[in-house]
Amino acid sequence: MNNWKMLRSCFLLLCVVIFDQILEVAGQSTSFPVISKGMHHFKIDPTPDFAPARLAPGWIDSSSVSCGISCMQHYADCLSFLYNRTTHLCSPASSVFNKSDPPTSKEGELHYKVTCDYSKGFRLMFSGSAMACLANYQVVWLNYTQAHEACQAKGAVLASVKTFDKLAILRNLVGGNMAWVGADDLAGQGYLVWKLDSSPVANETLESVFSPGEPNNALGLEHCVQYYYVNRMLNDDQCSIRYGYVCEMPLPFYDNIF
Ligand SMILES: [Ca+2]
Ligand SMILES: [Ca+2]
Repeated sequence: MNNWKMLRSCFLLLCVVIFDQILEVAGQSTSFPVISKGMHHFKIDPTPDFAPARLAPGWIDSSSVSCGISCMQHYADCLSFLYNRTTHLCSPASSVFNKSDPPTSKEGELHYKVTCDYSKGFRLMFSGSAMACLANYQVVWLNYTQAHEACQAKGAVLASVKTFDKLAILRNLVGGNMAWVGADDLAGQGYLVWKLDSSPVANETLESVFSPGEPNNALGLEHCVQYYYVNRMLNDDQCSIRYGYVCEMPLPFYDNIF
């Protein structure tokens, strides 16, 4: 390697190190409330003097997402949890009070549950790493627009299916039926967008939750996404056809990975 190449390599390495430092500092200085990745049904308490009722001694968990799932799986009254992002200490808790005994620095940040509206027939469901506030499969035959409007009337949208774990939840709900889910390319052929948050359908999602060869825009007429009963995966279909549907309640701190 000549001197010029060596100098250039050193400069690039220096840039990478500096950039990493900038990212690290940015991550540490993020202002509250912060949404921990994946925990769309918990939010971090922005005020440091809230106190949760601890349910048990903490354990070491790999992430705040995993901590929240473990808390819910093991404690029926898990309404909050404490998570230390440095030591990975995870402490389960129930109700949150604006009183004494706030989270210690050892316990880390308080995450508390954002409610899913059970009164409208929604409930929190999860499979693997996916969690969502969903209503049961509606056996009412509507076209795509009508189905979405029916969800909107409940303050919801047609369900998103961004990951295979989320698809597993849909499979439990819908089984061997047909259902509209919330994605379409009505605004631009070939550019599928989720109803939930208007984000584009990612390539990884196309590979993991769509039937092989789909979406194929058959006859140039397919612009809305359905759950297809045969292989229980997604497919684009004609929006005017009538199917059942599944509604999802967007949560205030949804971080759009599901
Ligand atoms: Ca299409
Ligand atoms: Ca198709």
